[in-house]
Amino acid sequence: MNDTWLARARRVMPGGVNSPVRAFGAVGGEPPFVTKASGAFVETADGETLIDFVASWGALIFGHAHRPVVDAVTEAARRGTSFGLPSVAEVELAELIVETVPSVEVVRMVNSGTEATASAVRVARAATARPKIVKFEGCYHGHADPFLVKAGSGVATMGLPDSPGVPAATVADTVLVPFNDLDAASRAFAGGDVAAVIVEPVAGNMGVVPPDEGFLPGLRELCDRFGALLVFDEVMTGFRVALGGAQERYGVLPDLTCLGKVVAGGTPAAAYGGREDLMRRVAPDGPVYQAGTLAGNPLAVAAGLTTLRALQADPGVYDRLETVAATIEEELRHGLARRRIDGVVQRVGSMLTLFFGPERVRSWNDAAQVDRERFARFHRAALQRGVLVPPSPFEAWFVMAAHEDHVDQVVSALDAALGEAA
Ligand code: KE4
Repeated sequence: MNDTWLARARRVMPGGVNSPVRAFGAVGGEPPFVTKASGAFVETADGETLIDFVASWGALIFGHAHRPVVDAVTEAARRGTSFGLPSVAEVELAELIVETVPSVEVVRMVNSGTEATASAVRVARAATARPKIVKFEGCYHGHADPFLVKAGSGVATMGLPDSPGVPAATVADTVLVPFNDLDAASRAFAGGDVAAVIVEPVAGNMGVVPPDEGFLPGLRELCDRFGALLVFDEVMTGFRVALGGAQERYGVLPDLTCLGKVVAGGTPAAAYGGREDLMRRVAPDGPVYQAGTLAGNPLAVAAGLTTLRALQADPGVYDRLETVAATIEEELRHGLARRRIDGVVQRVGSMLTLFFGPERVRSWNDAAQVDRERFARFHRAALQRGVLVPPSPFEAWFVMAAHEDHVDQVVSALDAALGEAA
């Protein structure tokens, strides 16, 4: 039976994937099936070697199969893969998160970004005894019911602004506001009852959309004025745009923070934390229930500890990541200009997005104008030249330290792909 991996996968998994965006629905063609990865490269079942900018959707900041992380996880596995009991290493990771993320005083490990954001919202609703949450169009906070209302990322790409299966009651308390629109945000408070504002401080799930000057401080001020909590979803920006995340980079302290991706060094784990008075409400200190069999498991903790300690020990890595990302940004900008292709590159630190069409993207309404067809052509052309960028115009590309040795190859492949997409 000359089955392709995709045919086999489709028979037993929805879309043949374990997460929708991986199916390449937004760019067409068959997705690669990875067999192994190392540094900047992924190798596919078809025998291709690709320079990868998906980087496990931002979870990898050094590179694939980063040796210190692999060694730490291997060593941890030898001592047991899961205890379901308190462990020494979990304490060390919690202490390191508290030490590095400015607003986090107490933290709880969970297994995914979705768990982190859903738990943080539950704490906020408990602490304020209010039901409403404000979220921003184009921001994605995982697939928990309250958030699946015009979410960005996969849902937007899939054209499913409201997912079936989400009861109206569940989203009745979710208020949607355009990103970077403080007036609309303040109007969202008008009806009162707002427990929290949850925001990606740098939006990454409609493509990279930086906060306007004053946007984050404005949200802080609104929350303080109306007695609501400010929740930063730093699942993507945490340990990515600075060691202390966007809250360090922009100097705005939220009440609760959600972390993921880099915090677990490419293994399944995430976290939420923040002000001590809020986090002490979480069971068993307090009545807000949240639990997880594999929360704080030793493999993810080993990967997270190794990654965060390496970042803390080498703060220069952020400058090096930024230099590579800035080079790619500049070369793409020149390529667009030289070919008179309308579009813009937006970047914060080592996360960036190429938008075909708009000259600036400040909100989902802007991002929704992108030329999806041209992006699909660009994506395929880059792939044919050995460079894999995220298979959606609404995703961030992530630079890893391992990209540093391949910048010239990347830039020439991307420029040629621009030519083909022109
Ligand atoms: P997970 O539940 O997928 O671990 O995290 C959800 C999440 C929460 N918050 C932010 C800011 C996120 O970016 C994410 C997940 N990001 C997407 C990429 N845009 C994950 C990729 C995917 O869905 O396959």
